[in-house]
Amino acid sequence: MSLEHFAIIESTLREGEQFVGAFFTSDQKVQIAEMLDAFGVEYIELTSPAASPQSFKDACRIARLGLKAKILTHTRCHMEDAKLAMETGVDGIDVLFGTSSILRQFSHGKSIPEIIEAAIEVITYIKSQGFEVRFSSEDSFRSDLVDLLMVYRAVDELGVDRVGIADTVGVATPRQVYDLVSTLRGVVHCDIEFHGHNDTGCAIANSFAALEAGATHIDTSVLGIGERVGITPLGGFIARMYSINPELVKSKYNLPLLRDIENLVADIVGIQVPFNNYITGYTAFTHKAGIHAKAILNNPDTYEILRPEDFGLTRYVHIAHRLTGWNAVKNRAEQLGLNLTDEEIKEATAHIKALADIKPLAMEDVDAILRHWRSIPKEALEEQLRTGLIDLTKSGAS
Ligand code: HCA
Ligand code: CU
Repeated sequence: MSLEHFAIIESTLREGEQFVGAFFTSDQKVQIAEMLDAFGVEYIELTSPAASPQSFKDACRIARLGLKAKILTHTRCHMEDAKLAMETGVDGIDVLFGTSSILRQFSHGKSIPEIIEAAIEVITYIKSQGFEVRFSSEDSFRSDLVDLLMVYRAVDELGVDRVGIADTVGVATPRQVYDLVSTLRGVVHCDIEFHGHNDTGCAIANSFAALEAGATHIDTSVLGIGERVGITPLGGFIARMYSINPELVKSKYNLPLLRDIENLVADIVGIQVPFNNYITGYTAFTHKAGIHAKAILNNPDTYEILRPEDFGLTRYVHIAHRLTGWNAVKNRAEQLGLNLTDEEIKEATAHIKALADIKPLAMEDVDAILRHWRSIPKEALEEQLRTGLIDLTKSGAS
């Protein structure tokens, strides 16, 4: 069962470089690689050194950093590309070939026997030089199953370390991923990697289904950046795995670094971390409705499956609104060091709700109401309610 034995192949520096806004300088690549290594990902995948002269130099530089993570580079299934990849000094090479009929017809024009022939040549050579090697079929889910299994069986017999399944266009569903990986598990002995695009929002679920079916390696990128809408995001995948086994995930990865890595990459590629991002989005640990707030304050497990403190984050209970409840308001009064009776809190809560019915409230409004609850003349409150004006300065609550 791979839910306990999985490895992350972090592809921000390969798939992520295919994101429209990505331009990584050499130093930025090193910075990202070092942070991912400190986070604890098992592999870091780099753009093919055949892509450009700088890509070659950067791969050499990162391979020499002496990181704990294994460094991979990603190439077409061509001898010249593979040779160049080996010159960089990386630990392993991920080779890729398109097996779907659409790619065979409109991309490389090769038949299945020709693909197998090319794979045998390249893989045998890479293995003979002592490198780790993976063979993956681009667009696996639109490939003929018989073709696909024939190719994978052939490369497995050559002693490839891993075969990869790629949902290149984000078309697969979790059930399809589960079925394909299970079938493949019965055919090959080597490890199985899954690479999933997120065009229909299934990338994390598909990655998880792949692990459930016996896959061992999952490709991610920071914030999911990649071609189009990208692939399985590192943070979302971590959230998924943490929810199954928090202790395992805490022991494998330095979780508080996630936010820093995401901020760094977001900055470099010129995007914002989405408000509802897994774990680090600014609403990820925010609670609003009175019923939720009360339960969360009693026991956070009621409405949280992830513990913010494990990620170096804190929760926030939002109370300045009409859905608030007196337990949450009481908690806020205690935070402010105010000594109000339950009766007073309940009255103040009713007042907050009534004001929030009239206009949006800020936290400062709530704090002012609580701080000055005893000193606000009842008539002034009623007047505010009637007119919808919250002018607490008049009652000395500036
Ligand atoms: C691409 C290639 C790839 C490769 C995935 C893999 C894909 O189309 O740019 O090597 O497993 O999505 O098929 O990223
Ligand atoms: Cu991809």
